[in-house]
Amino acid sequence: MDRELHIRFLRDMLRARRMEERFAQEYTRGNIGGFLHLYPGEEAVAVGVLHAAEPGDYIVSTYREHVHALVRGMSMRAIAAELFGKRDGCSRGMGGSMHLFDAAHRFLGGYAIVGETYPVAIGAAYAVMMRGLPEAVICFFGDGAVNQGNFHESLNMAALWKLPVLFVCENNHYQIGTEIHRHSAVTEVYKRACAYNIPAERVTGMDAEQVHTHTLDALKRVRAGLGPALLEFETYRYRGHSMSDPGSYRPQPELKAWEADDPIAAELRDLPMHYPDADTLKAAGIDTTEDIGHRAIENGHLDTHGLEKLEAEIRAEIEDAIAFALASPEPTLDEAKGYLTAGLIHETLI
Ligand SMILES: Cc1ncc(C[n+]2csc(CCOP(=O)(O)OP(=O)(O)O)c2C)c(N)n1
Ligand SMILES: [Mg+2]
Repeated sequence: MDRELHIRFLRDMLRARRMEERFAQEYTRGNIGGFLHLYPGEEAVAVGVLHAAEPGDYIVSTYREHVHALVRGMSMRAIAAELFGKRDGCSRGMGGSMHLFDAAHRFLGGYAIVGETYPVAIGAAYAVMMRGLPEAVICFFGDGAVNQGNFHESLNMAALWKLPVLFVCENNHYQIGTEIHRHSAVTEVYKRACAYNIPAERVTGMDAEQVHTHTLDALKRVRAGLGPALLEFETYRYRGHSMSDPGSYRPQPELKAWEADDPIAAELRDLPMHYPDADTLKAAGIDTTEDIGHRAIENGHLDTHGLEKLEAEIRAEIEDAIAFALASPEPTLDEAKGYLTAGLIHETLI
């Protein structure tokens, strides 16, 4: 993989992790209300998938969507202001954490209802097909969303009409506190796609490069008009389901094992900013081969100075976004009322 892509993966995963760490802080300060579902541990999925997408593609996401929106290109300012419920948020402060939306980046939203993403994706894909454009729709969903009836209805329609949809399952093995084997008779999500003749595979979601490669392949098929594809990425969220969930139902050894597989490398994040060379890292017992951050360093793609610079840039971007969100005005009640209807209600009713 080329150097530039390596650095973009690392940069976006670090931006995502740091941004959400900061959102967690702001939540405890009371600046963010409602639910807040964070994504640490799953970054390689968003990064690998979305760097394989073209600007003309459409993205449909869940309530755990901050990182999808960020990697897709939405400004951190617009995301932060939306979470703060402010007027300069991407949804004018009316949606909050679960309802990020950005038409310019074809980001068709976060959706709070489990399984809500499928019909939205199918509709968008139908429109793409009718226009005969080489665009694809990427539909994210969790492992807990595959027992919704509309999962099957949507896969059937997508296959029948050869719709250009890539279904992306983020299998983090839990639906809130319920582990997948307690809610699904078939725990390998990709196997369900064969019922609709949809090609599908299961891939690790802890390695952005692998996620990227498999997504590129799947999108090739989708863009060629051959119909939908499904990818299941196995991943893990390091925090609880949302800010109100300590996640204590998970065995510590399980958490530790997945943390050791951190796509950005906890070591990279937590070590002091001055990094020793690869040999010293190895002598300190730090696995430098499996994660993209260290791989980048080992390959000489990113030296110590480069990493410091990257971290500093990310810190500055986050501080700017938080200051922007704090300074943005609250929406007024009249503005809120204005979004309840399209303004045509009287004409329509009379
Ligand atoms: C139709 C519906 N039922 C229940 C809920 C409550 N709920 C919110 S998130 C969630 C778990 C979904 O788990 P999963 O799809 O695996 O996504 P993850 O949170 O793990 O990313 C549930 C049951 C909901 N939002 N919508
Ligand atoms: Mg899940």
